[in-house]
Amino acid sequence: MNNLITLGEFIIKNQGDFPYAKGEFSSLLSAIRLAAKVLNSQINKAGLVDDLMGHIGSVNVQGEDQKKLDVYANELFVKALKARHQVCGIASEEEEKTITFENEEGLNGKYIVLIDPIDGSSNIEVNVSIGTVFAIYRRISPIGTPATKADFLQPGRKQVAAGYVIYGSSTMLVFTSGNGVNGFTYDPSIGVFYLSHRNIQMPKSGAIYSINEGNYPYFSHKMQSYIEYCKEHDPGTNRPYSGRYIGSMISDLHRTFLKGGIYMYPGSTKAPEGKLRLLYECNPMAFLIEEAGGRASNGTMPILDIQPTEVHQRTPFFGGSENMVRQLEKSLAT
Ligand code: P6P
Repeated sequence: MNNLITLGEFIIKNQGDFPYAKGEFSSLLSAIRLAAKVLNSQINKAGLVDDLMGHIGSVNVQGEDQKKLDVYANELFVKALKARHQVCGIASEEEEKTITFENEEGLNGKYIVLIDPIDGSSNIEVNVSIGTVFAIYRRISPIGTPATKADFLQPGRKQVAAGYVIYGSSTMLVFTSGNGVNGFTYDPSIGVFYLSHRNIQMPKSGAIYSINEGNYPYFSHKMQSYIEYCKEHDPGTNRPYSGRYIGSMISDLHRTFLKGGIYMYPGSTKAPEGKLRLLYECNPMAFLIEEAGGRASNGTMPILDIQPTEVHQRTPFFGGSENMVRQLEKSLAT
């Protein structure tokens, strides 16, 4: 077990490594930490607190039923980030339009945050792990002016930090600021995140494939062939792989960080661009995956090199062990 280093101590100790630190960035990360603690306490009793589990009868920009916890989580992160006066704008899965803070502190904020407050919220009802995903960029528009569309539509390669919180059997915050990936496990008895997974390195190869095979009839023939490849008997290449699909991207990818493998959400005839959103799901996860030595692709190019055109745009996503993602790319290219 790592000697007991808290997330707060880690941020202070390493803030020299953080881009544009000067304490602003550290304050931004602390806001996310605080919101995660508050949300964790609500999620852990969501089954008991009726007014958090239910649907609210509205749908988000994705056309998905909004649950009360989705809306609660969104409001919580927006408030926590706004209060630190470091952020000039936020884009959220739960908000059709971007939020720009136009008071004095907001106009002078140096950062943009893109967030999916709760990914996989439909899993709450069946007690499957869910998570928060966030990406942090430095604004490109002049300080003192309102955030612009260009601030939000930067390619993933420009992220200064990214992370996720997984609310599961234990709650963890995993993040990178471009100097490797570190995981912090939450001790709810004293409300502290402790460093538990220092410098996470994703295995270069693995023996797990993760995809919703229910969509098999709608995949391209090349995608179908790759799935058959995963199931072929070939002990020399650890096949057939094990199939694991939790239906919660953060849970499937968290397992992939620790055990290796490949998580896939391809395009299909039903959804040509797949289901996952580029800005606040795929880009932050791709930054983390590359920082941990893995690879994240849309099937033909690295996710982080995609130039976004819309805040809520989707992309096919293949992320995990480098050798497996490269094998997948080769399969799709032949
Ligand atoms: P499907 C959750 O809604 C999510 O965005 C990801 O967390 C998850 O991996 C995926 O959708 C599951 O989608 O179509 O397989 O049910």
